[in-house]
Amino acid sequence: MDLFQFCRELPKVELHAHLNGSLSKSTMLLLKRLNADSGIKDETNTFMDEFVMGAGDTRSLSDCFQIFSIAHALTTTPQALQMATSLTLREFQDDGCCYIELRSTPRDTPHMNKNQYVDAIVKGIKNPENLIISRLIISINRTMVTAECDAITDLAIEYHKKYPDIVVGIELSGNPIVGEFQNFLPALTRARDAGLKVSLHCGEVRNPKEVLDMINFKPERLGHGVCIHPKFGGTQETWQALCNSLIPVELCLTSNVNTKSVSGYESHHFKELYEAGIPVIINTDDKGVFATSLSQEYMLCAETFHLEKEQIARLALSACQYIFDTECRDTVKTKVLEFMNKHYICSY
Ligand code: 6MZ
Repeated sequence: MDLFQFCRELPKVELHAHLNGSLSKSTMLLLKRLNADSGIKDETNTFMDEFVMGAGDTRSLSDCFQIFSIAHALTTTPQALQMATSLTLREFQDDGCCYIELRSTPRDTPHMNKNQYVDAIVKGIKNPENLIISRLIISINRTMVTAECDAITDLAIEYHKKYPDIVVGIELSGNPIVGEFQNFLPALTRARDAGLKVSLHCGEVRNPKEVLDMINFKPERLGHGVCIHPKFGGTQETWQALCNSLIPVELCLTSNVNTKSVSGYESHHFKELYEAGIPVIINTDDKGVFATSLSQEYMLCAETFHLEKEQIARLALSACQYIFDTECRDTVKTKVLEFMNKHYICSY
């Protein structure tokens, strides 16, 4: 079996995927049709081509935060959001993903409030046709003021109580040059005390103090972790803190390359983290915006860092350790182990 096929068939776990950044072109076209049929006007025609930020794109990380508004214009009704969720989950499933934690930022639109927003995603997740096990992480955006952040946290806690088997976590994302982590600490602490697991976008840009504060908070996972190693804008102290904490890092190779957060796949910090024994998880981030898939991310990682199939399978296996729904860990792990046994890949 060639590497591409192998990476596709390998049962994989996606732990860092933003819903509105994950919409494929075909999903966006279906959403446009749904909106047109429901009499919902959108202005995305002009901008659809700007949604994908492919290789060689002149735009960088700071530009990419405007791109999401194109997807947002298509997901303004509960029907559209539910459909976006279902179609996106189906695409991950078709790509060999067996467990996903989708994340999204609840927002008010002219056609729904934040509660209806979360309800719509939960409905999409509960679609009985889904084979993929799907969970939801509620996102706080760094641009939010305290009152907004508190409202999102209340919502996350409320839905975690209502759907403990679906709403499993809370995360902090958005433009990393905006906002201060310390301002979000009280809300994140409250969410954690209520039983939600926490993931933090960390070190997407150089900010050693914030990286240290985030590591000290001891979230269950960190996202990206670009500027933690001294080679990439971190310091000895940030690197040492990560090595001591062994907090798993959700890596998104193509996202970092296409936003120019790293200079190329070869110089991606996967290598430093992997060699230091820090738990790493391969993810897509925004598969629509970055024109990628989870199997492609595994393949790029294998090709760039010359990993054997066994090492690739072990990455998928170890990712199971870090899923927020602890009840599911063994089920998902078994799927990966069965694949490894079937393909005579040493599983112990
Ligand atoms: C930080 C990101 C991101 O929540 O509307 N988002 N935040 N860094 C990134 N790296 C490229 N990619 C996506 O999905 C879109 C939102 O996810 C966050 C941004 O806040 C973006 O608006 P949802 O479903």
